[in-house]
Amino acid sequence: MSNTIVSADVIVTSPSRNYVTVKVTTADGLVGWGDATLNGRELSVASYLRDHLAPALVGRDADRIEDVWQLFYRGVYWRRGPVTMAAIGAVDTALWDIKGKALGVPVYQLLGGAVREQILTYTHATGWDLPALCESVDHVLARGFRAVRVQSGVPGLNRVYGVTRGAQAYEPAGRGSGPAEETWDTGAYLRHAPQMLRAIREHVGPDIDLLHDVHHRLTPTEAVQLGKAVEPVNLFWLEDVTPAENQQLLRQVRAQTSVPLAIGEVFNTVWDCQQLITERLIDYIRTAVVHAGGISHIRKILNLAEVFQVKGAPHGPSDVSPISLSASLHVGLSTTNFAIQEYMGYDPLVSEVFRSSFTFRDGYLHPGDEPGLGVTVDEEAAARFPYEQAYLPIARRRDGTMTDW
Ligand code: GCO
Ligand code: MG
Repeated sequence: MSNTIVSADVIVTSPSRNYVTVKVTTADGLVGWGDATLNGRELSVASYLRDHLAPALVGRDADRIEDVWQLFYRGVYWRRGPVTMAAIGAVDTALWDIKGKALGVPVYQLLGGAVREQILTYTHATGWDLPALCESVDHVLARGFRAVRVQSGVPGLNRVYGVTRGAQAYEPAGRGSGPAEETWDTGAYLRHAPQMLRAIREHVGPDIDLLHDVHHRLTPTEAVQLGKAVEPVNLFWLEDVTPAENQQLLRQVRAQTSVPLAIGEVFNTVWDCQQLITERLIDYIRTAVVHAGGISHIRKILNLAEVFQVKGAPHGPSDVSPISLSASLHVGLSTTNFAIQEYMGYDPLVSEVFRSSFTFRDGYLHPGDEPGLGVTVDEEAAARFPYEQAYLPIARRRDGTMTDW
């Protein structure tokens, strides 16, 4: 038996949106899959993988997952950052997939086995105004979800990221050579959001978990104002109230409001969120397998978080592939402080390329029991959907200055 890596190939495909996948093959013919999708910067990660990691992988032992991680993290001198960590994460994920297949067990068994039967999940409800949002929430609840992220339009604005007028599906990266621009008004948002959240709580009653994503838009002072205003709503969490690049600024928010906080989807390593965790400035850490160095590194983040009673709740938008979602579910099934998985769902075209064994039932996900991660990629189908340049929108204040979004 030889687990020597003989090839590492990169597949870029766009079944409704762009995905970057790495395929690692061993001398025995085992194939491992990893996701390296970085929304709006996909080709940079593809190049990092193709030009730098793939050549260095060939000839190495696929069994030595941690050593390969250390090699790619410590061996380059230039560390961290989303491009580097997404590329390392994809290789790491693929090697866990191979190990599971080599041993004939699902990856969660390699991570210590199941600590729970299934994984609580939430999805998104969105509506421009309250009636549309209530309708969207009802639709989500009818599908079996018991936890819902709610986002709405803001009176006086034409567009709000993540919310489209009329449609359920959203958060498209706009096709074209540059990002669309939106206008943002924090005052209008702060006047509107608390009453919207209060109305939704009344609509669903006390038993449904409600979440809201502020998407990095506020200062700490504004975050305190919003946090206090929504305390009666009893939210599951308020997400990304500030960009949190200055982790210590969250102290102000923590000291002044009891609303649970979730942060971390744009962080890439444990060093990016260590202060948030060790000072318990957040309740949920949102780093994802794909953007935070793969299964090996997200486990380290979650293990640190466990010590400080911070829970894991990885980012799971449709702009990361089903490989990442599956990897996250294997971690979730085997990690005690994993609280909830975001599950936005996918365009039907995505399942033509990615065949996944995870299942959704009554608000919970399970990764399935196939050896490895339980996801395969149909390369012929992938070739039918070539890369298309696409970007998320950006936001400017009414006076024209760029703002966090
Ligand atoms: C979420 C996120 C997404 C991101 C998107 C960026 O909580 O799901 O905020 O909506 O904006 O994944 O690529
Ligand atoms: Mg978010």
